[in-house]
Amino acid sequence: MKIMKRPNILLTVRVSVVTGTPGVGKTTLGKELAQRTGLTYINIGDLAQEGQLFDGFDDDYQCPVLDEDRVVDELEEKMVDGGVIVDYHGCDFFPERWFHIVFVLRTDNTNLYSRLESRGYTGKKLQDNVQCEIFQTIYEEAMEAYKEDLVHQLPSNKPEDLESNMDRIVEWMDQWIKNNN
Ligand code: DAT
Repeated sequence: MKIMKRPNILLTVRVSVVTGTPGVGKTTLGKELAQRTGLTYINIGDLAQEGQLFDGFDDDYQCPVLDEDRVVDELEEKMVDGGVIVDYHGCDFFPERWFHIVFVLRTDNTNLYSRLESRGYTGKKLQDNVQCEIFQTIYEEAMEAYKEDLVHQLPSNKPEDLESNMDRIVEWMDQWIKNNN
């Protein structure tokens, strides 16, 4: 039986790399998308936690530092067959060949501020994350790391955005499957 080829999708954000989970809605979108499409959702933070894939501790942000090489080694086998949604607030250390599309989620600063505050972020961690959104850090990282036409920004401010993002990704995916099988 011929196995259907499916795409790998990267969900990332426009905010900071080192400060932990930044609250733009990747997890929410990634999990719902996995449920709707049957793709496998992988949260890099959880994967690193489970395998203790860390390399030191960041005193400024009070969080462990990801061991990127070990994360890539751990994921390699999962990525070859396709059908994986990867969720992480950074993207330039993943091999470019892994992904068929990259979605960069965007949240307005006021929304992001209150989401992070209600998550218990304060001081430098809160300020830095919101500032990185203003500077478009991750969007620029994604545009440098991947072919520009693979990188798409999606608004993630209100519940209706979640629905329209899902519809858009599913539509893209159906087309990808048709073109590649
Ligand atoms: P992340 O995985 O990027 O850290 P999350 O999925 O945990 O973000 O979402 C952070 C919070 O924002 C959470 O309380 C759910 C809420 N949220 C997610 N997507 C949203 C949307 N499109 N509209 C409103 N709230 C949203």
